[in-house]
Amino acid sequence: MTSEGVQPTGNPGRTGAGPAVNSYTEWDPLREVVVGSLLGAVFPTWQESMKHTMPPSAWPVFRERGGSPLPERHLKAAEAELDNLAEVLESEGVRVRRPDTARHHRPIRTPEWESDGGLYAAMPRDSLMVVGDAIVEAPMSWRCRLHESDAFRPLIKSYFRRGARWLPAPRPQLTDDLYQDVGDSGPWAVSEFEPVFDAADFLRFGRDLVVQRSHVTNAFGIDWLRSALGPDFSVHVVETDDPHAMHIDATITPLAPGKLLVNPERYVHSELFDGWEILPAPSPALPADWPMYFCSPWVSMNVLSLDPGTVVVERQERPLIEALTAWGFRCVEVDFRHVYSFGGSFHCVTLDTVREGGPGRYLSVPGR
Ligand code: DAV
Repeated sequence: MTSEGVQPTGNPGRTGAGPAVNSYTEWDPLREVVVGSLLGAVFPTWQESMKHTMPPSAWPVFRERGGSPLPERHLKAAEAELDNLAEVLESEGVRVRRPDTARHHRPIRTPEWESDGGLYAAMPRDSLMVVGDAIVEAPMSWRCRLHESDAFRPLIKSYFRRGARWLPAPRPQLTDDLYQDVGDSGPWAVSEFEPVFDAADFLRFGRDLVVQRSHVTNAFGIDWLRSALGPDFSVHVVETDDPHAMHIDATITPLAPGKLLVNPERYVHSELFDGWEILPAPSPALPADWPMYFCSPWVSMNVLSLDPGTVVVERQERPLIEALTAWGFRCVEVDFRHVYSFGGSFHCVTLDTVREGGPGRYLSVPGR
């Protein structure tokens, strides 16, 4: 496990060892992955747009404790789970990279606004996206997350030096113009003032990407990504039934070509998945009183594919493990409930930088 240093000279292109970054799908055999870290994590600084996505029980905590450390005991247990995930992935033959430990408690100031602190480097899936040989840095709409990808910059620079393409989105201004009341101007908390998205609202299917609109992803952001990726990729907006939408990866989880795990409360069938087998995920096994500051218990289905026959699943999600096993998958069971509390599971906390395989076409795209 290393956080690689930066070499002094320019982008030398690909070396003989194969592309430094190569990942086109959510399921091709995984060779290298970034696993996030909760070290130094703090509570997010409250902004009104959060109330559309964050559990109401967390609002007062965020309002009062933005920029101050997450509860220490729970945080330590969660970081141990992340370290253990890294070890399990290595034992499965996957190279693991970790981010720098950033100082998330420091305030963020721009000419227009201030935030009491940052957040964490736990969820690289939110701020970064690998599409083929490119790493995209997302323009995230929470002010406290403006600098979140900085913790991954040593890795990004190292990948770039070794031939990856680096696509940082236009830096968002995140002024008040971006935020709107839901209902007044539309169903979402972000306007079309400037491009914003979280990378976790997208899923990769070879030459096709699927995205949901959400309280952190606007049409302008989707258009920017389309333009940045160019004509080799198509980006399809799918409908989901989720008034609290923020990140698609507890709603739709592709596990292999033709195999889709879906959230039965949120999935709306799209003709893109015509011909796919669809498994509604069993209800999450998490007890109702488990502390969840950032997300719903449906992160149970936020699994990580190691290859088209293998998934990493939370050890206590027995109904899901049984359903996936019956569907022909090998389940690698890992304890992860303490991480759940801070906003995600195996898909959220990882960024798959190298998977085998190249671009394919897997979706049923009308007219193609
Ligand atoms: O609350 O179901 C979880 C996704 C986090 N990246 C939810 C969304």
